[in-house]
Amino acid sequence: MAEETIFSKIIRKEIPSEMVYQDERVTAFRDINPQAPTHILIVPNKLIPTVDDVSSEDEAALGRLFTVAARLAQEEGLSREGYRLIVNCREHGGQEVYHLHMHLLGGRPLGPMLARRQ
Ligand code: DGP
Repeated sequence: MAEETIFSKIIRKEIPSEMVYQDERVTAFRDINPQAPTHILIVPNKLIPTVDDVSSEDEAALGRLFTVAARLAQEEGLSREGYRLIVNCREHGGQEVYHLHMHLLGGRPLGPMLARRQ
């Protein structure tokens, strides 16, 4: 059984967040440390630690991450200029919170996808 993270408490509204969307499959809230004018995390309500833990049962929730991302991008005024969706996985992917989540980033040009190697 995977260990819960702070995101489960946010989903259950046991700790505060700036929640912008919730339904029976996913929850979206603003990132505590925004990297762009819009930085929202979209999270399956079910605890799935990483992309590596995804199974075919999760396809409805994971598909919902994209439909909610598109809807929130529209609401945030990002659709025309564009935005970026990121899912980090484990150490090399830079994942900090082990509850799978999609970052929705936009509101300024986001630059190259990866930091250049030194
Ligand atoms: P990642 O590196 O992909 O695991 O991103 C985790 C993100 O979660 C990071 O951008 C900061 C955000 N975050 C961590 N703790 C909290 C929290 O308690 N509340 C909110 N709103 N965001 C959090």
